Amino acid sequence: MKKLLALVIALVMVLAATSAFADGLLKIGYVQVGHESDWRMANTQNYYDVFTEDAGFELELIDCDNDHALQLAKVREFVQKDFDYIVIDPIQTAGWDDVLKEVQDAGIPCIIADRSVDASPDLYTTAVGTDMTAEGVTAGKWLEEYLAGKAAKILVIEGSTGSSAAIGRAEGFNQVAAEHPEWEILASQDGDFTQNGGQAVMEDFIKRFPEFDVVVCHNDNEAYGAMDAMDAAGIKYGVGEKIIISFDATKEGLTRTLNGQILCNVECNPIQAVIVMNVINKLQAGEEVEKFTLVPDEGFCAPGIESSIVTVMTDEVLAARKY
Ligand code: GZL
Repeated sequence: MKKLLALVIALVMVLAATSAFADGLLKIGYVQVGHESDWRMANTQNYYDVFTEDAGFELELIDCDNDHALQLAKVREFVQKDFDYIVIDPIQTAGWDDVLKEVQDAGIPCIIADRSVDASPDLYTTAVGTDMTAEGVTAGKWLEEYLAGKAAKILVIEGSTGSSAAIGRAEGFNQVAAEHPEWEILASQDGDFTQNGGQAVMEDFIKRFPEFDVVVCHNDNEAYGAMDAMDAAGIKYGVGEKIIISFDATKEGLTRTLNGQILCNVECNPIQAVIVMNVINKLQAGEEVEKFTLVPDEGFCAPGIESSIVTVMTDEVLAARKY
């Protein structure tokens, strides 16, 4: 009987080892912000395109629908499921210290991707993302060049409150605005990075501030919503009309820049999965990785506008875009 029991235990252990070996895939948990924008959908698709079984990965991506509490709960769930790596795109910068400590105590490498957290860098392995403040500066510098000293009344449709994208873009733009007493920021309101959000905020702005000259939208979907509101109110935008500035530079956003509806569009590149994968492969090989890997981006403006700050849109530039 004892021999039979020992044989069964040995068989179970071999099967378990075999299944793990056969699996041999690195289990990656990606706690995603949500599905609020075209940018977000492009970012999600990029992770599915890159973290494939052929590439040696098993990806579980959770859409947290812009819910910070849900993000924390999902990270804790991933810790219990013992993932090899946990990647987090934090909806907001605050409130991450405790859960990052739990991930660290569980010995699971943690990568902060796209947006950033307030927590100490000692609490996560590394971060990958764009420089949102620089994006805001680029938008401000382009407006400075375009206005060439003219006064302007400015409205801002912000991204989701508390997100590093909204915080950074506002910070960068306001750094430039502070150098221009002839600029007046009339109002700045959260449009939650959605088209509906952008439209609702712009409808309110049009009622309260019909005298505006510029509307800065923290992403393309908010810009489309603002355009819907302006169309409904019979307000014209483009060269010589109201100025729309946007961020993300998605294909649709750059199409509307090429056709002169959005005058300046500052890129924030969502194609980040390969960079994250390369970091993971380095860590797997026992190599050192930088604490932060910058995803480069640039700005674009409508044709017919001279600029030393951003790239002037052409059909060729649009055709070459990846998202
Ligand atoms: C920026 C990213 C932002 C995009 C929005 O890195 O986090 O979130 O600008 C998206 O389109 O919703």
